[in-house]
Amino acid sequence: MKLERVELLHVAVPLVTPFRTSFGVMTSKDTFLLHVVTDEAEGWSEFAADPEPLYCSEFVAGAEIVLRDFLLPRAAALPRLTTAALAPALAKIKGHELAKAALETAVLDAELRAHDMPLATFLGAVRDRVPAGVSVGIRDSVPALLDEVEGYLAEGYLRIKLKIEPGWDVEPVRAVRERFGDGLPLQVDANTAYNLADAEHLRMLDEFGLLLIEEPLEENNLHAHALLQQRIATPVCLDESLHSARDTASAIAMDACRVVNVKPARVGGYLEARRVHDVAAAHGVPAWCGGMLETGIGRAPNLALAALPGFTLPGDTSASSRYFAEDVTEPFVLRDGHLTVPASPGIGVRPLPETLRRFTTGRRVLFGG
Ligand code: OSB
Ligand code: MG
Repeated sequence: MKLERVELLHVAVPLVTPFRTSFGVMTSKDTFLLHVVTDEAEGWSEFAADPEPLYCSEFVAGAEIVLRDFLLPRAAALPRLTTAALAPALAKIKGHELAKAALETAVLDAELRAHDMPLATFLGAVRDRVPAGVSVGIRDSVPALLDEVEGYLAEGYLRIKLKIEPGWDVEPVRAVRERFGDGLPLQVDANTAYNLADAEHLRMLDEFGLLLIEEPLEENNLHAHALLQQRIATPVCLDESLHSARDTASAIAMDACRVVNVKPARVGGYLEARRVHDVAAAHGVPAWCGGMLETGIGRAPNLALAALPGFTLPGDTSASSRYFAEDVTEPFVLRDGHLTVPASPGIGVRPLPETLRRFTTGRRVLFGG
């Protein structure tokens, strides 16, 4: 393929309820979609991070510059643009995995469409639907949390993840266990909110039989996570600290990570995400597909990935209605606790033109005419 044009569309899609984590509150998904035009086909993707670098170091305005000034010139200089050639061409640019993932995913969408192949087929999916979990934000009160969890369980979600932080951990977990029973698949996510000095406190969560505790300590501190794992029984799962398959291998070898959250954007795209999956599967370490409150454009390829055989736990791949009253694509719907894996070529979905127009707050041509 030859790169002809790349357009960036800023979108702001309101969330149905504010989503609070240990790092902030989100009331709408503010990000950009990338639209890549080649001589053979067109592709779409979604930048996974937010306007502020609170979850990770990347952010919307920074990614735009990185794409325009560093990534797109290298993609355009390739004699033949393929997804496989892209990561090596971008490798000299340090970091910026989420920006790289946005470009790679749009190119992959275009390339697969040119070959009439669905992403799930390309990645090696073994399922046509995937079990859905749901990530529940920090609430002002335990009764409000229990109401929200009850609603999700009534809809059919198969696993609950509670966001936690110091002051909102043992009490909400105990309340959810008491109300919904020991059989409920339950896990927690701290988004780096604790220190190793909190180990004895976090050990109080051991009695609740959680599937895992996600990223309890600071990002990239594998050693501290390994030390914590020696002191708690709940399996430690890493999110923010894993940027590649190599990181994942190191973390597993150090026993810093007994469960892997695979977010394709965080590791630079779907090719590396499959390698992360393969590393986890080779070690017999359970994996699941994370999320970033994506619109349908980001959700669709995550569902394709989540259909790989090593994803043995339900992911944060919830239905569109959990996030948005109106999605930018045809909505993803929960049926029997599962979401259907897109079966059309490429990522399998397109923005709905009229809906996209309403949610678009700005457009910029980053490359070409
Ligand atoms: O840590 O997994 C996380 C959302 C935004 C940023 C980080 C995280 C999350 C979630 C929600 O937990 C995942 C989702 O439902 O998309
Ligand atoms: Mg997380």
